Amino acid sequence: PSTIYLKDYKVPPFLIDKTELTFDLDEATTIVTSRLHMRRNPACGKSTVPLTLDGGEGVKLIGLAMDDYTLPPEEYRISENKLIITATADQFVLTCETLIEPQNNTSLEGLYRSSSMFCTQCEAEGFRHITYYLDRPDVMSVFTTTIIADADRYPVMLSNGNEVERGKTEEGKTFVVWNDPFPKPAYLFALVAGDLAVKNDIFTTQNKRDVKLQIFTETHNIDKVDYAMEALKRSMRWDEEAYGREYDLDIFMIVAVDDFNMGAMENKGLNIFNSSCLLASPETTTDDSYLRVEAIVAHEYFHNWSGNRVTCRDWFQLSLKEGFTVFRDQTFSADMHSETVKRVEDVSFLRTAQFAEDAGPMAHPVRPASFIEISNFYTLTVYEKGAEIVRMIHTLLGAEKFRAGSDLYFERHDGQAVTCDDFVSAMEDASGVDLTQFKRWYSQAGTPVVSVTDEFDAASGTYRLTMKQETPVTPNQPTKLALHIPVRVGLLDQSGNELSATLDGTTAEDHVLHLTSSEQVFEFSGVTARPIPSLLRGFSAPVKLHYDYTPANLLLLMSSDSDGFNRWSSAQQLAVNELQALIGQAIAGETLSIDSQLIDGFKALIGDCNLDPAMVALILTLPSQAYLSELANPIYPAAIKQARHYLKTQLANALSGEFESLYTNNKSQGVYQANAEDIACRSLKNLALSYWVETDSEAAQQAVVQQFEFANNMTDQFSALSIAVHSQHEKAADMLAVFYDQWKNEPLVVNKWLMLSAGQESDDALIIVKGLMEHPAFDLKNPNKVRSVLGGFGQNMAAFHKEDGSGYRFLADQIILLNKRNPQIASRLCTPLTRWKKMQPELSEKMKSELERILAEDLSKDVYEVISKCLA
Ligand code: HT7
Ligand code: ZN
Repeated sequence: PSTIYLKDYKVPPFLIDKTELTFDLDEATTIVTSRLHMRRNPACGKSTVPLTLDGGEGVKLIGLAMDDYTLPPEEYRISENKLIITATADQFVLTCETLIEPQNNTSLEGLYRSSSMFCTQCEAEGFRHITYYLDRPDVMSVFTTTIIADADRYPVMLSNGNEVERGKTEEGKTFVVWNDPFPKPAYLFALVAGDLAVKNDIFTTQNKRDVKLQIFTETHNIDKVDYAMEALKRSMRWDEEAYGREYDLDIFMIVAVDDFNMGAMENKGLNIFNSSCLLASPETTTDDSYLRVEAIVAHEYFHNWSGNRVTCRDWFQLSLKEGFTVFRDQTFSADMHSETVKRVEDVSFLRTAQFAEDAGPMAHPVRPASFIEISNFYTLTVYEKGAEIVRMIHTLLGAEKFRAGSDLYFERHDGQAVTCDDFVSAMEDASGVDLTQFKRWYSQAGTPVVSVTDEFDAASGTYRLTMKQETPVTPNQPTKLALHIPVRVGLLDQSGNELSATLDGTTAEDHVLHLTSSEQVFEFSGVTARPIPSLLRGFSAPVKLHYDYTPANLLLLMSSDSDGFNRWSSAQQLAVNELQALIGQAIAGETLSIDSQLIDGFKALIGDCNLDPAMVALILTLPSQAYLSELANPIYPAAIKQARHYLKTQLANALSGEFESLYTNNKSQGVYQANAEDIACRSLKNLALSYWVETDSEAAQQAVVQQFEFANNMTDQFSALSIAVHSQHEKAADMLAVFYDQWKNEPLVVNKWLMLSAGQESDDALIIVKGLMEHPAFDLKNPNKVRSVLGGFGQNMAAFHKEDGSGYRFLADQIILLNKRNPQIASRLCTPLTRWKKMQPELSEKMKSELERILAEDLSKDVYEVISKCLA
């Protein structure tokens, strides 16, 4: 497979002003007729290059005409899925008829069937699986779409924009015509046809225009869309208030489908959602999933401006829309709930998963320089690190200038396909801030390490921070340049009070330091006593920070820092230090033992009635095995598991009374609400239960069963079940069986059951997982089911990393099985194996041989790219 480079970008030689599509939908074959109003791109001057249209496997050309002239086979050719027409006029209408078989489309790219409906997924390059086209984001066209189908089976027929006509064909089928007045690239095209139920609502915009809102689902799910509808209205209002962005069409539709490769898709006026990211009810949906529904509804809606009205020039610029939109959805969720909790969750995810990606063989810049398969670059780096870049711009400019920058960006580029540089230029032009050096964040991969030392001179009242930055080498980037890193810093006195200090003539309690060189000194004056620095407040940059804090410093920051994020971060650091010592003991085969500081800190925290329950729950949550693996080199999975389990048990025993009280005091159950306060209480209660059950208290064991049986919401019921499974409760197997029986008709709940079952730490884990794949609830065609079982198995440290390599072999078998059926899903399943170089030697070798076994197969571009880069 060939590599595509950013440096080779050229403007398109042809443009398509209008795209007229007709879909004759049928179970056996679907005929697609396109009429493309094309002209040579004036930006290319006088050119004679042939017209090359993108197509895909499974697209059969059955007719081709230019204006009214039917092209004979000698006047065009098809090579490597491209349709090449040598002689063209400067302006013409190309009519193209293709035959496709959506019912046999297992890749879920292009037009496919999910349950009884037809639906599409065109980002990034799915449209070419429907018909021949200039399938690139800088070719923007006005689409008119006619859908023809049997109205009995497909009473709902949707596409982008507004419905403009409806009627009957001569054969008695129904046709519906949609027109989208906003020019768009083909990746934003969508079509849905099915027998669907609808929930209607209305949103009145700031300019008093009524927008019709519709959410479509299969009939049995329509009672689960109320939360998404409310979230949509909150998102629409928020985008008006926070960014001045008003919705532009008269109708906004969302459709839920069961088979979907990702979370959702922002097609213009017709978002398509994975049902797991849209449907919610208290009985079937956990708090986490409620928050996810709200965030994804918002994310897709926000794309209407950051992605659709202003789109990407090419796929290397993907973070232009994704990084910015993730930043926007993160800020929205923070505004709807708690800013600190949201920041902790986002950073925790970034530090665990994106940092691991940035340190692995697939590490790439936020704006990649090359790719083989673009689907592989919908990554945590492009999304989450991309959002951190936008957040840093916000920090550097301040809220007001950032808003001016975003206004300018939307105004300047409305209706255009642009680059990350254009985004930064708008920010610079509106603010007067020079971001030249800052832009290196887009092109340089790897997580920078910032090391800090300090000196205090009591006589002059001077406090000096010395900061060094270094970015590790990543694939194809042997040398790294210094980045512009905003480091937000505060100073605390030894009693935990905030100190005001002067830096560069500004006196404040909180300063943003501009670290721009590989080594730099920042000198504060007016400091009366040796301070404890609170560094990288709010996680002001996506870096690894090293400073030699004493345990006493960390405890003080944990209890007193005015920055909520750093209170959590200090507690995490304290626990990480403890866990790393325990991991060392476990590797050396020593008896495990811990210091008492963490216990004392947790005790004080639980006793502090002034604290927000959400904060307490976050601080009491130990670093995950995945985060400890990211920090380790090499990774000893068994030692990590043993150490974490040991620490949790020690804390549970030392603070059993505290955990019991925390559980009991937060137990009361009112009517379920997914608001910040109730979510915090439930998370604290369930965390306390997970500790308490690690003691040998009979009452705790009973509490788990009671909660499982009598919970009035899925959060509590599923928490009790997870706690039972992970603590190897004697009733765990029975509870799993009861749970399945209770929820076997709710696929989204069954998916949670599949994941938990696959994550069971048992000697028979692999047998259990193989059994799950044969279970009637499993379906290899459904990405959610695959993700549940194989994702759950990947998190099962003991089973996946079993010394005999059986876990790796099993995963490799599944990758090979899915490679041709669904390349995108197969490629994502490779992620755990990409960590092979960091594993302890015996495991590393076994992973490597599985990677080599996969590489010997006839691979899709998607899987080939990941595996070959992994072994390079
Ligand atoms: N922009 C959407 C991307 C997406 C996607 C990409 C590749 C394959 C399937 C996909 N489904 C959706 C999602 C988003 O970021 O909003
Ligand atoms: Zn997105």
